[in-house]
Amino acid sequence: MLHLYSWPTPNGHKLHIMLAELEVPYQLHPINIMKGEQLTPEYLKINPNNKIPALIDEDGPERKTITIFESGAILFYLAEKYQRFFGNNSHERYQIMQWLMFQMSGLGPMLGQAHHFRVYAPQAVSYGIERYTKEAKRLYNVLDKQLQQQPFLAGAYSIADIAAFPWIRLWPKQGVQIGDFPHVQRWLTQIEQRPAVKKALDVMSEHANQMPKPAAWVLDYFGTPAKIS
Ligand SMILES: N[C@@H](CCC(=O)N[C@@H](CS)C(=O)NCC(=O)O)C(=O)O
Repeated sequence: MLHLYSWPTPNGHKLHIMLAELEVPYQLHPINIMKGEQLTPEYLKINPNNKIPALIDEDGPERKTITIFESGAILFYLAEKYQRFFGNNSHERYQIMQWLMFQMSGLGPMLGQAHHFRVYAPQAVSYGIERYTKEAKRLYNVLDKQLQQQPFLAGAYSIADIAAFPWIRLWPKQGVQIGDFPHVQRWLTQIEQRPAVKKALDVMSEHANQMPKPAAWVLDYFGTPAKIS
């Protein structure tokens, strides 16, 4: 049995999407990061970095239980285990790994900072807002150029797209206009329409009201309400 420790955030949704795409059963263990459940001694044994997601597979390699944290590593593990969304040969796999690493090291952390400074920071810090909005736009340009040439980030739909999508769907928090990036917009719409993705985005939606609320200054600072989903 697979056990997923997760919460309905972009990094959690990567795995909700992957498991819905794979159509494999799993036991979901909600870890309420708003209540600090990621900091309990029991959870720290699973992920010493006190973050979601984490996976335990009781039927891991050599039939032994395996525990994995870091969403990119978990996507990679599941793609290898089930031989899906991971290309057909080494050339395709290195392309997929390249874009997966781009998401893990660049897109996720930088867009996370854009969310923080634009929406959640207790005060408006213009240096942070400008720095991460500029970086978000730069990253969207990189994606747009790639998606002009390929239907998906590494050719066919893969774990690289599954990793990037839950972040890009939150573009209103990042100071970008999706219409300025038409190839990203086309890609986003295509992925949103996948039945597994629709199903996955509903996982733990009942906890949406426990997610952080935009800081009070956001409306004044930006003049128009940030469209928060
Ligand atoms: N690089 C990690 C990042 C995970 C991450 O930042 N998770 C957030 C939710 S999206 C979290 O658990 N935050 C709780 C905390 O930082 O205490 C991954 O991709 O798995």
